[in-house]
Amino acid sequence: MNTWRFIWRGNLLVALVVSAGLVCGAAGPAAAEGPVPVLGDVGLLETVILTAVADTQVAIIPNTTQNFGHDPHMAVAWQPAAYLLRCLVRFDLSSLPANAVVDSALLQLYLTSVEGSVPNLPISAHQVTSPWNETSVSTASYPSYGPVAALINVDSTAGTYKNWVITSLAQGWKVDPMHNYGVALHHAWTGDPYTGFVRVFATREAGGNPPRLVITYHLPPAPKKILLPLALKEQGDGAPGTLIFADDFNDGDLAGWTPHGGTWTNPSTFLQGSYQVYLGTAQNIRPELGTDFVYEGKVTLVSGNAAGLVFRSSADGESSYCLVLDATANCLKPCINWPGWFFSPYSVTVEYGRAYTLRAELVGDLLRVYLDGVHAFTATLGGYYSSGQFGVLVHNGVARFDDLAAWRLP
Ligand SMILES: [Ca+2]
Ligand SMILES: [Ca+2]
Repeated sequence: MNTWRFIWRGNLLVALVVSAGLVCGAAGPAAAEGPVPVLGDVGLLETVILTAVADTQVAIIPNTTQNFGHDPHMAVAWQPAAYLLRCLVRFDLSSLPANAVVDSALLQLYLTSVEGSVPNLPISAHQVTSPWNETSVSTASYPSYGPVAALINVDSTAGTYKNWVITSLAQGWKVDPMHNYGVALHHAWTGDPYTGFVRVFATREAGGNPPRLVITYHLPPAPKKILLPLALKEQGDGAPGTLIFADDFNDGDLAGWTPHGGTWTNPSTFLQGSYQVYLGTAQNIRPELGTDFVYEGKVTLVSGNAAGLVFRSSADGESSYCLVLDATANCLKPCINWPGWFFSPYSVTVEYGRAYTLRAELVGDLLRVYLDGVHAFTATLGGYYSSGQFGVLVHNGVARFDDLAAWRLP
C-alpha cells in the first residue's frame, strides 16, 4: 500500500494527485512540463542538426578549372559578362537511427555578406543527381541536378541563417544514401539580366556557422499485435503472441494473485478490491513477468478515487507503470512508480459502476493505450522499468476487475 507522493524526475518536480483531484487535460502540470512528450501515434519526435560534410561554390561562368572547395565562403552570384556562381552542399545522414522516418528537413546557409542592389534575391535549391568532389569540382564537372525543390527570397540581412525546406530531398537521402549527392543552390533571378548580385555564405571551413541540415524524425510505431481469445488460459511458451496469463475469475478463486494492502475477494465471477484509505493505494499482483506485451482487462470503479492496471511491476506493486481510471480527476492516465506521477492524462468522464476495457500495448518504451477498443493515446514512458509483473490497483476506493489477460509481443 502506498500514499501518493511527490517525486523528482530529473529537474521536474512531479505533481501528485490528492483526493481533491487534478483537472485532466493539457493544462495539467505534467502535461505542460513533463520531460516525456506524447505525440499521438508517431512516438517521440527527435531533432538533429547535421553540418555539411562537403560544400563549395562552382563557377559556371567563366569556364575554369579552379576549385573553391577549401574556401571559407561560397556564393550564389551573377555579374554580367563576368561570372555565374552556384553552390553545392552535401550532408551525411548516417547518424540517424536506421529506422528513423524523416518528418522535416531544413537547409540552413549562413549569409555573411551581400553585394548588388537586389534586396530579395530568389535562390532555388535543387537535388543533385550525380557525384561531385568537393576538392576538385569545377565548371566542366558541375553535376546534374533536378528541378526546383525549394525557393526562397534571400534578403540582404547578413549574419543570419537562411532556410530552405527540403524535406523530400532528405527523405530520399535517408532511404537511399548511395544516391545522396547533396543539394545545389542556384539564383532564380528573372529580372533585368544586366543586374548583378552576390550572396556569400559561410562554408564548413569558415570556422563557424557552417551549412546545416535540421532534421526532425520519428521512429515507426510498434508492429501490430496478435490478439488471442481470452478463453486461452494455458501459460505462454515465451513466443510472441503467446499468452502470459489470463483470468476471468469465473472459477470463484484468486489463485495466482498476491495482494498488497486492501481487501481482495472474488464474489463469484470477478476480482474486487477495496481500499478506502485517504491517499492510499493497494495492489494485487501476478507472478508472471512481461517485457513487451498487450495487457487488457475490464476495470469498474464502484466508488472512490481511482483504479487500474499495473505492469512491469515489482513483486509488491510499489515500482511499476500503471494505467489508471481516475474518477476524481475524470481521466485515464498512465503513471510511473505507481500513481505518484502521471503525465498527459486522457480526459474521460469516469462513471461509477461502468466496466471500462483498458488495453495497454507496451513495446520498449512506447505505450499505446486503448479505451473500450478505441485508441486513446500513445505515450513514451521514459525507460524506468524494462520488465516486471502484472497486477491491478485500487486507490482509495472500491473497484472490480474482470477478464484480465496479457500476451507477449515481439
Ligand atoms: Ca568546403
Ligand atoms: Ca468473469
